[in-house]
Amino acid sequence: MSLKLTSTKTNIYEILKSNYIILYFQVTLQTTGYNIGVRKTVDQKKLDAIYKPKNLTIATTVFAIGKYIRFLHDFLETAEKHFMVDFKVHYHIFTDKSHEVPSVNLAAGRKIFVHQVPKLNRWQDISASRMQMIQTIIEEQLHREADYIYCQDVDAKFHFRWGAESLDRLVGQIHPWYYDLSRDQFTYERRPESTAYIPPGEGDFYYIGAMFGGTVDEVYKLVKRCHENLEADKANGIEAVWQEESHLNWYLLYNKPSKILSPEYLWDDKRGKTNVQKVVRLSHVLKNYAEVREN
Ligand code: 2GW
Ligand code: MN
Repeated sequence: MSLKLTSTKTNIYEILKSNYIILYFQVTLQTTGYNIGVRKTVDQKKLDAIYKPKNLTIATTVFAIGKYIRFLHDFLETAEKHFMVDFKVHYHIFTDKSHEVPSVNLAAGRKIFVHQVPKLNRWQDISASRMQMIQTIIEEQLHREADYIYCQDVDAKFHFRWGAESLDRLVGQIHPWYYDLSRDQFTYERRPESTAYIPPGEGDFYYIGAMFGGTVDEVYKLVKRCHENLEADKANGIEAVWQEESHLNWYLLYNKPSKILSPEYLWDDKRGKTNVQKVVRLSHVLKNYAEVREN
């Protein structure tokens, strides 16, 4: 089955409903347009046989600033159970509270790197500054030490296997609240003054800012461009409606991802039990916004 993304509705929901074991959408750019070939299953043994001998290092970046340090323990502990098990994983933790990083037993070949960063006052700045910090860490360290990099929110827990099938050149994550909405309902930045502007009628999916990844080179291009665009907007006195998530959506519209993960790779506990897909691999936890966000 393939779906042309020139239709007015992405129809992802229909596809998810009819093929509830979909893991991801493999995307190919074809001369006829942008198509998604839907893969229903993954042959795990075949994939392992391809990826294991490559001796890959997967870096993951996670920010735990201020009160968000409380989410780190469960994120790390569940990642050890489910995230890229048997691969070398380097957790890059950005925090203003280095001494509060929990100690978690790591499997062989897996490491934690802690990066001390200042605490910014506005939450919009904390969220958006991730692009710049990821850019810097790639320049200083990761371009030598990792093959792939996945950038994730900390307020989430793994519940089920999240494996090599997620690896690809440039990977976007469908937002768990938007897969069943039509393009005109996506909360893209709609003001032409912003560099994140997406005109009405355009757009493939609504991607979540809480998860994106790919090869280090591709993610570097992404974060660099988003950081530049965030800076350009700041100089013009405008802030995109969903900060770096708006810029990410702009980037992935004009630089097509090679793989798009279905919402089972990032669900939201607030949405409750899903009848759309069989498993939930990673899910945003419930949080008391007023409490964690107060300074
Ligand atoms: C503080 C006050 C308000 C909001 C966030 C924060 C905050 C965020 C913080 O005090 N400390 C901190 O480390 N963060 C990091 O930013 C942390 O890694 C967190 O997971 C991430 C995003 O903030 P979060 O989880 O509160 O955002 P969500 O899950 O409600 O929202 C989505 O939309 C955001 C738009 O700015 C981002 O794109 C995010 O990635 C999305 O999941
Ligand atoms: Mn979050």
